[in-house]
Amino acid sequence: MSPKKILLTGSAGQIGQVLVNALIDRYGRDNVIATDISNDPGFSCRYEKLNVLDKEGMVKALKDHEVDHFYHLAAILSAKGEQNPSQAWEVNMRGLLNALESAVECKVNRVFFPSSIAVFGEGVDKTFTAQDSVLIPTSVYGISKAAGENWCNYYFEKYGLDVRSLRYPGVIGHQTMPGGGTTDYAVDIYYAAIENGHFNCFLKKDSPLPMMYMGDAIRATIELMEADKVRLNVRTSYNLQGITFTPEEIYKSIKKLHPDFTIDYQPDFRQEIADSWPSRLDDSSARGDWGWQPEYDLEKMTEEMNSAILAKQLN
Ligand code: AKB
Repeated sequence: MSPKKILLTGSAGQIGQVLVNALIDRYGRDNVIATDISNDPGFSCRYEKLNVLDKEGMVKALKDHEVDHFYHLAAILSAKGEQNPSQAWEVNMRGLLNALESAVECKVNRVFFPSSIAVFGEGVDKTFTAQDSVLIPTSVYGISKAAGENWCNYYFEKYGLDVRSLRYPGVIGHQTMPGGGTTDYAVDIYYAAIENGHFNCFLKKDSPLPMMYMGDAIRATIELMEADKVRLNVRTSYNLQGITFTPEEIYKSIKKLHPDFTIDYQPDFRQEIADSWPSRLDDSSARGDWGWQPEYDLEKMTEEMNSAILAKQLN
């Protein structure tokens, strides 16, 4: 089923910018409306400024454009959230409640909510975290995402709102820079290899985290949003597994292409956040329900990241 009109919040963010362009390619630019609190990054579709804390503005945008699919991406990530917990809670939680309430009021057909591996903390098997593990997050970002997942499930049960969600791992892409996350190092390291030949890593060398190449993350998002409703058994958020690696492993994979590349490890407050997260997730529900399959491993991702960044620098 092809949506009539698609609206996104947080469009100027790391995933937002790439997702907007993927949706334009798929459904046409006249059918996509990108919104964000910041300025238009230069999308070819319609762009509107929207603060997710402005519910009236959100309802107006959904009504004006008769929105069918609503991607609510705006959020403050894990590392930035620790610097101002109440602001992170307000943006992530009030923003989501505004999105859910507005979606019901405007009879939106489908809603997408990005959750995260940050929902997990103590009490889980970190090496193969089950879909229905206990959620005891340690960051305010994780707390907001765990509560958010439950709100999504509540809106599905109580109002029949067709909300779909993924627990994103760290997402790695060359198109946009991430901001405020604990997994951001895995994007920065590719630029450092090309631009400086050296990287200071804010995590320990042997700290494994689940990650995913942007191409896989965007495909997963669109596949979930296009999946037949009757196949979806998870209405909190689906575990999603891509690639698991440590800083030392990604460094070695880049060093194959840049033999003089060096690295130092200077763990900071983000190490504690990373230590609380799983290293690998059991995503069998996503595979079974809607056919999820990742395509990228570490080497394939490194080759693409490296050539895309080099090509950007030549332009
Ligand atoms: C972060 O590091 O905060 C995010 C995430 C894993 O949700 N990339």
